Amino acid sequence: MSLITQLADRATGGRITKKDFRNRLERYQSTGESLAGDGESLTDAFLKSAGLWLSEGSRNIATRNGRSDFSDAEDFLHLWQEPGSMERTLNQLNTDGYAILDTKFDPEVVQELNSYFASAPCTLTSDQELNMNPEDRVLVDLENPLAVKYSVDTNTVLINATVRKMLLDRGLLQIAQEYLGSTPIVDIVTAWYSFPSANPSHQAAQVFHFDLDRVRWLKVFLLLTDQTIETGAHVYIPGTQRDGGISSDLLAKGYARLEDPEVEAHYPKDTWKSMVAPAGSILLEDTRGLHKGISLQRDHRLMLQFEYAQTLFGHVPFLATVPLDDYQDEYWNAMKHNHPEVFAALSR
Ligand SMILES: O=C(O)CCC(=O)C(=O)O
Ligand SMILES: [Fe+2]
Repeated sequence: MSLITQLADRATGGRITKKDFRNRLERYQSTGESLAGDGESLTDAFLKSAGLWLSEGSRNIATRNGRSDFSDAEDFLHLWQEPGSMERTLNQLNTDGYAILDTKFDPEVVQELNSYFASAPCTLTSDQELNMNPEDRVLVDLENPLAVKYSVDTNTVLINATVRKMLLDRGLLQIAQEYLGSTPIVDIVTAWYSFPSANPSHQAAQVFHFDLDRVRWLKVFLLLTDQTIETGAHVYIPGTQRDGGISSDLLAKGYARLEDPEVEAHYPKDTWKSMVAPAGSILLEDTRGLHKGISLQRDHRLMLQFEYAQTLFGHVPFLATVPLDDYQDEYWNAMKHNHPEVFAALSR
């Protein structure tokens, strides 16, 4: 095959067949064994089928794995107190791919986490070369940032007991389970600062893209600063999470960052949803759909984010690769004991 054919082939999902993908997924689900190429097969299967094979895989996993009863989990965030609110949110997630929740978390929690993260060690992300070792940790300087993005060290995020409570919140576990169809697995726990930049940062996800983390997953964005168009509101294109939701022209570019004009050619700007919302807001999103953060014009933005996945098939979860303390609190230990599957990437 010529190089051009190979490149074109690769961009549209290589030579993977539906059967290859199914076999890989079934092997992982029945044995727990990962093989080289599993992560690429996920990307290829998505590009080749516009999502359909992943959705089918997800339904098979749901049938096999079943659900958990989270009635022992603490209702820290009080998300679904209003009758019918969880069903409405689930419908919106299925239709649009996102939901901004009516319930916000307390200003005291916003305050507590802002103070906590202000003195947390971070790693830097920039589109420019940084004069630093990627492993180096620095504290954030809100007035004189060195980079467009500061990611808080993962163990430091989890050392905070309030973060751990939010991660294991009953309402979040329940909606994740409803959306995924089976027991959710904690796959990402992260917090980061964003700062103004002259151009949208590719590295900091400020250019349209879709995530291809897993077979199926739900991201939770917990806003720790007010988000306006000037301070980095997140943007989502409703409906693009569905099978066939991303146009084949865009998928033909492969797993790539997409510039606004090419996205606008398929999805008029007035259909883009900007998540302008105050600190304390919670945004649920299936980031299989097209999304980005807007680059900031002023101030800073602080975000806490969780991802719940249906299966860890694919790449090794980042959480499983970083040193984590043995967090000791009664609630964490009880949940770990009662719901070991949820902790698959966290247990050491
Ligand atoms: O910062 C943002 O709003 C975008 C983040 C993003 O792309 C992601 O978390 O998948
Ligand atoms: Fe993303």
